[in-house]
Amino acid sequence: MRIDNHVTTIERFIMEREREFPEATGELSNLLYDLCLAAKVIAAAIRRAGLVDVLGSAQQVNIQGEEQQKLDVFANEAIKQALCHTGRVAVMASEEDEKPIEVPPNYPVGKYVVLFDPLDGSSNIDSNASVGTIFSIFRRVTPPGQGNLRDLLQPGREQVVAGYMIYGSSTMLVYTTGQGVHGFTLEPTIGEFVLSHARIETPPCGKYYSVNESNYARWSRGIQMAVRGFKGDLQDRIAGKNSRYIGSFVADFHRNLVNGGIFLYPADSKNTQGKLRLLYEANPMAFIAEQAGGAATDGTTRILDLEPRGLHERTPLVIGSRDDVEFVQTMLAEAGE
Ligand code: AFP
Repeated sequence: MRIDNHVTTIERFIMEREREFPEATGELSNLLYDLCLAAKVIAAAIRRAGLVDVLGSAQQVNIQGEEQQKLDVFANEAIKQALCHTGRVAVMASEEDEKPIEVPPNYPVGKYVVLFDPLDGSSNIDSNASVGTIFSIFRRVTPPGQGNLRDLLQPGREQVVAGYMIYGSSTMLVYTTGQGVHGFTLEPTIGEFVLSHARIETPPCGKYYSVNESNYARWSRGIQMAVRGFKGDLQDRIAGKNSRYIGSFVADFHRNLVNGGIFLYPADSKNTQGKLRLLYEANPMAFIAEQAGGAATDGTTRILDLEPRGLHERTPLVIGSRDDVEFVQTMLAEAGE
């Protein structure tokens, strides 16, 4: 067996980058390691999802009243537990919690603000499709003490780190600190994330388009025209693409990031603000898309420039390869939208 000694673990990768910033205290790096730990805990639970169901039904007979937690609740708790007590965090927000998550009493409060979608695409778990976790990190803007809404409602351009974990055929962690996008794969035999995708760059024009076309009749004319273009109906304007849609944003985004492509969740007559959340889904993925050479808008405005008004605000989202995002904007402008 050939043993490769040249693996770069995520820890080594982060430390090497940290050395380039003498003012760095290492706190942000440690926050990233905390997230890696949460990712491993969640990945392990997901790997056993089918088995846990089997064990769960056996337990119902033998042990009174023990109910298996749903995986999205589990993932939410895993992240909170990994971050809450470390003194690195000022306040957090999760797609699963209505209100800001404060640092528990008697624990130190730090300077970073973390927002996360603990298990994106969780309705896909039963069918064994890929799901993910998305996170976004800011610096606090309020004075020391518990952080608050003001820390959480910052525009995406202020993010210091954004990333996601994808629990697929392998578990990957992809993140940016504003210096390119890097991907790490969990090597299960050693339990470490190792560098597998250094400096991911997304092609300017993508192979794929990803959108829930069952909403077609409810879209605006501009979006309908753009999607017709992607289907190959407007050959004089744009070449047709392949369609791929899982319905799990992290999985759709990841495929398009690596191969080139565009993901859309536009507004429609039922979801007038689109479906995806600005703070937990659109902002972090927009930071990553831009860092990989792509783009992200709500159709007219750059996602990272949107000023959030509420923790669970939704936004229309058009994200991916630069030329394809631009094409959607052009079609919307031509339709007067
Ligand atoms: P769930 O977490 O409820 O499965 O929602 C997933 C999601 O927010 C995002 O991951 C998908 O891209 C999108 O919804 C799919 O929505 P549609 O089912 O309406 O296409």
